[in-house]
Amino acid sequence: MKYNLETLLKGKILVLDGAMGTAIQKLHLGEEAFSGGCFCHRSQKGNNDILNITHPEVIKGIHQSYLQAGADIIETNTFNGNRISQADYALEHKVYDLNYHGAKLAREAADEYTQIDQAKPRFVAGSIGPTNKTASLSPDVENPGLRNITFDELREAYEEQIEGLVDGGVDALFIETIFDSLNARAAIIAADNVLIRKSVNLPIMISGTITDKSGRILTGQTLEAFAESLKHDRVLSVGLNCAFGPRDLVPFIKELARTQGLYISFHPNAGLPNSLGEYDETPEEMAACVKELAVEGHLNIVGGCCGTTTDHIQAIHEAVRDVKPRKIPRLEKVTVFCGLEIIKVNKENNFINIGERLNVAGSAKFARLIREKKYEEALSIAKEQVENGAQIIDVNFDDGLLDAEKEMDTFLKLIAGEPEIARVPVMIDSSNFKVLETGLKAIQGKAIVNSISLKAGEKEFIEQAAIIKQYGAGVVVMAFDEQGQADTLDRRIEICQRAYRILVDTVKFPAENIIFDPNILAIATGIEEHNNYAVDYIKATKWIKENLHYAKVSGGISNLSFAFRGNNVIREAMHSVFLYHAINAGMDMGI
Ligand code: THG
Repeated sequence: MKYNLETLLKGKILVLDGAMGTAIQKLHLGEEAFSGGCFCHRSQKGNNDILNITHPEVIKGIHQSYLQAGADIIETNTFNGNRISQADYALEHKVYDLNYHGAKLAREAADEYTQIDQAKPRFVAGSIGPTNKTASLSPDVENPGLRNITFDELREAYEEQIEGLVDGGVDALFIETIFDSLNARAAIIAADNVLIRKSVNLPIMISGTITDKSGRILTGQTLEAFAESLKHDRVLSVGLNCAFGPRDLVPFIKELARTQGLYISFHPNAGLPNSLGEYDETPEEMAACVKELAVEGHLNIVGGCCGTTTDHIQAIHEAVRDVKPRKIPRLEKVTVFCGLEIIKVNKENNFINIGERLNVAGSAKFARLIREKKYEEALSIAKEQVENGAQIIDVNFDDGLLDAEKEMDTFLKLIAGEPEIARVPVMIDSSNFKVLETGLKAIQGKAIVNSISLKAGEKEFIEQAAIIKQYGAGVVVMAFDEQGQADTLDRRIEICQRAYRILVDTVKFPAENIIFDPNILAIATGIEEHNNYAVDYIKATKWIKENLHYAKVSGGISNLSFAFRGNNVIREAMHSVFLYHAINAGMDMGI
């Protein structure tokens, strides 16, 4: 019989193993031991992952010791098994092997223990570290838009690592010690790609690390924003690891347990390293802390990170063995987007204002600043938008004179360096899907793509939606199809309903991540057929909110009054009346 991790998690708290790195350190292996005297141009001392090949018995022995101590899940010795980290050792060409052998060793050890006691099946999680580069932060304070790694480089590196782990037989992929959600998203997409290619279905486990007691990850995201950014069908658990000792992480684990509808994992360090680089938290102290959390119902998976030993794992195992696991709470499906912080699209937030001034097609000033590469001034407009109450910012670089892909990438990377701006989610606005995808690769938060439609038919619509779904982003769907733009109530309903069914049924797109834009068109233009546009938009909004469950409604408000350009008093009055009725009908946000 094949045991299933998810089934087991329903019945008990699963114990993870303890530290691999500090266990290896204790063996005081020399250069010779690491390199095994072969194939290396550079010193391999400290390259733990190479031991999977040069000293498999050492690594297997560590796995066995943790299994002996009671671990249900052991992690492969592959934390740095990616070509970005392995470049330090000039070992990029061995990445697949490091992971394949790492997974195989752990598989063998786990299977031996499952054989001994079949009532306690053991699992292997493929350890995937953050790499030693970050996609969201600049390596140079003088040049905030700079990055020393691209999203695609990260994704490719992760695909190579994950190929090896999957071929070696892991039961799950554990993306851990996350300090940048954009790196982790590259890993999730890599995992999704590899699993699709191999027709294998494995769960993904996610674990972040926080750098100080503010409870944010290194790139500045709050914990909720971090968790929201990394939602994906395949993700089974979310948690925290490494960092400081368990005590100080307790409030943050509780926060995740309260807000997340996933299994919760926790594998902290044995305290912070002391002046000698040793970890002081005793097995008893750690087990006591873990037990409290478990008894209060916050834990599903628990183990140790740096400095934890077999004694720690044994103590933790004993502390939680008779404690019931946390039950995943039934949370209401809410629409959430985030930058460094989250925003919920719900009743409490009433109507969400989307800033429109970062649009080269909609602002002569912004267009000029971008054309003249005056990015600092352009950023100050973004800052102003947020200060003045924009809860999401729409960014658009569609202009014949600009390289929209390049400008989107540059500007979003600059925004990432400005916490007052990066706080809010970004709505990536373009009529070119390439530009939209470039935008998705530059944002660590949960963004919104603006927009896609059925204009070019179902095939393209499905392909684009599937890509957006992989990134975990939201999407604006315009009421537009092969026949053109919807301009009556019936056409608006027909197109939105059709798009919704395709997204939800075929693409399995999360319904709460769909935002319809049923076209706010200019009224009072002098053409009789235009006179009912606003009323029909409002009626369509009401219909969407009543019939297309969890989907939201947005629109570009100023379109309404285009016939009155130059007369702001009239325009603002029209917008006020329109919004009064549209918000009553359920309109959630507007640009
Ligand atoms: N739906 C969706 N996305 C959209 C729109 C929409 N994106 C673009 C647009 N419509 C919303 N954005 C703007 C941006 C600027 C203006 C209006 C909408 C605007 N600009 C002034 C003008 O044109 O008079 C100011 C010009 C200037 O300062 O130079 O009104 O409908 N999904």
